[in-house]
Amino acid sequence: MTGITVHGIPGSPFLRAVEIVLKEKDAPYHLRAMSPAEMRTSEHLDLHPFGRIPIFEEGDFRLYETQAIIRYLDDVFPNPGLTPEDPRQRARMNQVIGIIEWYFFPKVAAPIGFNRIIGPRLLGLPADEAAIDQAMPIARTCFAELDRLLGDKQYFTGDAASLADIMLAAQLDLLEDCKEGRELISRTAALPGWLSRMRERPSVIATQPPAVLREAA
Ligand SMILES: N[C@@H](CCC(=O)N[C@@H](CS)C(=O)NCC(=O)O)C(=O)O
Repeated sequence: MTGITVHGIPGSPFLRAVEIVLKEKDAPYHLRAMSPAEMRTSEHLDLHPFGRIPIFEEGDFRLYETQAIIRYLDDVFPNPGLTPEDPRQRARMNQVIGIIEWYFFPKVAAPIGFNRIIGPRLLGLPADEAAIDQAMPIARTCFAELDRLLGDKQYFTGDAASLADIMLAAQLDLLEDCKEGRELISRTAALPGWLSRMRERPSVIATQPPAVLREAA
């Protein structure tokens, strides 16, 4: 299969999850890097009426929603498989993805990541400290629960990484680059070791966020 284009702003964790899956599968693709100024232009809204990224195109097949994109990629590029066969492991993967979608991203990663990383480093905006403070209680719940679900396993569903590990690694790799993210991760028992393992994967190494988003930059 050829002719895959992925649209998005480099550094976006959802875009990165798609890119990590493509790299895991060794599938060629073209990244159409968007700038923040392109968000919600009429061209963008034609591709994604909700004004978000990433957007996936393969010929005349267009898809948005990261889960839908990475599940499609896992279907059409079966090796390596990133969805467990076992129904309970697959349910665990889906549960973690659900936590990311419903609690972690909108209530934790978006407010903290935007106010500590994207806003100040990419857009020159001051941090909204109240929004960060408000996110901390649910952030603690998310991290405690993700840590509990990981337990003493190597990955969320056992010995092999799944789509859930990839989606979460894309989020945590960036979030750990601010003090709240570091504190939240470091207070868990299993997530620091898991994140180190995920960071060793060639697919994760090959999809680093731009230097401007990194604290040391
Ligand atoms: N449910 C969507 C969420 C996508 C999303 O929120 N992406 C963020 C970037 S990581 C975005 O587009 N933010 C831009 C904005 O909200 O203006 C998906 O899974 O693709």
